[in-house]
Amino acid sequence: MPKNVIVTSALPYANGPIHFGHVVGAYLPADIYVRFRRMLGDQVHYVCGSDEHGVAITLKAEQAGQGYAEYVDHWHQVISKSLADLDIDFDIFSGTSDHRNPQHRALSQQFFLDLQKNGYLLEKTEEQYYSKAADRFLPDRYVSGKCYECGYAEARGDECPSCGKYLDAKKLIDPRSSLDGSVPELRPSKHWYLDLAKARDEWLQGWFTGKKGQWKVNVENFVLSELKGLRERPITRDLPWGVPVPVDDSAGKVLYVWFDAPIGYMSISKQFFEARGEAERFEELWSDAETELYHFIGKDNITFHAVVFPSILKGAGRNWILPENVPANEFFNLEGRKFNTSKGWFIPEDAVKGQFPVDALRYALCCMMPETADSEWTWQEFKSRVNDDLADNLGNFVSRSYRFVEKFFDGVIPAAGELRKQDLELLASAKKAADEFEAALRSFNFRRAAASIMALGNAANRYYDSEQPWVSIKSDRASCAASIRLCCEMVQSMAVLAKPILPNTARTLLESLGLPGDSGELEKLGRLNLGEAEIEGAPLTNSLPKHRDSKGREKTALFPKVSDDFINEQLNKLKAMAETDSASSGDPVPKQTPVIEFDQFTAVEMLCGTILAAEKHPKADRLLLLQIDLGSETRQIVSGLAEHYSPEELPGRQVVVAANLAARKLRGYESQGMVLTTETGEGKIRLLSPAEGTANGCPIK
Ligand code: B3M
Ligand code: ZN
Repeated sequence: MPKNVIVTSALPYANGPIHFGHVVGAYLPADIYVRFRRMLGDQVHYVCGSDEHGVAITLKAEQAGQGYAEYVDHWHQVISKSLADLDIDFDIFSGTSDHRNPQHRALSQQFFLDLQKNGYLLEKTEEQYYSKAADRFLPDRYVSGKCYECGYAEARGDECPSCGKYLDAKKLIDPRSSLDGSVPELRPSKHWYLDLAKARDEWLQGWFTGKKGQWKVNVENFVLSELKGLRERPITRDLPWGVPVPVDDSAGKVLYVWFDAPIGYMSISKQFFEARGEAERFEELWSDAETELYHFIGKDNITFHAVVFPSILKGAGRNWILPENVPANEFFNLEGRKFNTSKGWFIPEDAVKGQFPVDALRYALCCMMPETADSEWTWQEFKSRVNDDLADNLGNFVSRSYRFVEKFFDGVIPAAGELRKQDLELLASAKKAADEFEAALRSFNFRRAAASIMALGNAANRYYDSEQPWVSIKSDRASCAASIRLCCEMVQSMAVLAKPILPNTARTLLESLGLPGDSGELEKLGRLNLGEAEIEGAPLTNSLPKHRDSKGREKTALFPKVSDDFINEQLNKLKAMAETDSASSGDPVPKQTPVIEFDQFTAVEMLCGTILAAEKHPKADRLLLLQIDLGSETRQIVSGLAEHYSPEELPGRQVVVAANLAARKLRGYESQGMVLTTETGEGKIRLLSPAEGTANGCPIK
């Protein structure tokens, strides 16, 4: 039975460009999922838009000397273009500002009033920072100071970019106004709070525990720990831009951005249906218990989607549906550091665009997706995925099969032959890949889905190699034709599997086989019956794209290869950016590591040792070669300490060693383990030491 499905991607803040971190967190996985569910025949409604309120926007607009509406319009355009360039296929991409989305204000206010009527709002007057100089309250990041959790100097009133914790502005050490650096004062102000503890006790805890095992482990663990400490959260702010609080005596107060933003999913959907003259569809869809709702987000937004927004939906009491799943991704970094567009630590759009097909980028990003743990973009990985998977596996199989059809069968796909053992085996591989692909995408394992396409590519290439059509064409033309025919069937299978991740490639391949570019139902995959196959006798319209290689020569291939020169150029550009910004670009990567099992922890053998000798690595400025006494043996460990310790100060120091790590070579020298260190807030590396007098070789537990 086809299902009604609503898919949302986190609404990007209209205050800057989006980068690959956003793309892999919330947009690409959602888009792949939407295309997949559409392949299954489901009715999918995919909504998104700009998040246009809140302090992150007002502050930047003021700093830029622009009006709020003008400021968000600019970024809305930039962001929607970037997403369109990645072929993210929304039904609608709108926003939450009044001028862009006439439904948003009224719907958000309706939610506020519904919640108030149903007893989920508390009113409190509390002290807030206020700037006398600017004559205004300083909500959230209008105040900055030192983090009271981790000591990071540039923490903001709402959140610490270093430790990732939500902060109480009043507890910041040395608070300053972000507007002019002046010291703010505290003044009372009235605000409304969402009573989350009430929601938890009444139904939220039960609802969530009822989902046990269905959501991603990282999300489940995060929410369970959030639920324990849940308290009321303020949902209003003293700000001149946003949805006005819809009650008397609330001049100058607006709804908090995190209250109105998720309602944006609904108001944008409402706008979509109104524009199509199907206004009634909005409520039908959003309150039908059979509709499946999925929120694709990054992990920093879990609380708001799995706890706060459900509480808003349910508390409003109009039978709004709750999310079926919130498949949040972990963080995505860039070559070891957090993406930071304002500090230049990002990949400019034109680095890939125009040089490589958008599908190559989508595929590479999909393979690097931070599904279960933080991951990072590296140019080396981009090269491997494009060259090894897309060019050498998929592309090569298509090219060699097509070339053969053109050369020996006049460009017409030959008729099917009797199925032989090896043919049946290949068909079984296609079936297996299709099953794997479907199971992976149903459970939001996008990397596994990508791998299933390549598994089929591998099987198909192996088949081609062992069939040796270049030999059989001379000795047994009928058998050769049967093999080549099956190869073309496999191109069709791969094209269908490619549809969600590589939509343009899928279209090219299907059309080249004489099929409609949007054809391809998952059902048929791997169950292809050669007798009734659709491509029999079809002329190949070999329309594989043309690319220029690094030397400017034109080549016909499904994908161009990534050269070492290209990768080095990109790495040099990044390095140059990091050097111009001596703070080394990018905020520290927040440590919100995934939960591991006890066994995983005890699997690491940590031993105390003493450094016997230290010297500079002859080939790497940042590395030191250490000889460490571990009691029963002496180990050589290569460690990145050279910028933090001189070799002379190390002999005699007691250290902690991760001792059972596989040995590896670092610039030619074997490292047999790792010395444990901590990184201070200022980016210095310090060695960890065991308690004084601990004997070498003692285990740490
Ligand atoms: N704009 C935060 C972010 O971009 C926020 C998401 C809103 S989703 C309703 O990370
Ligand atoms: Zn902190």
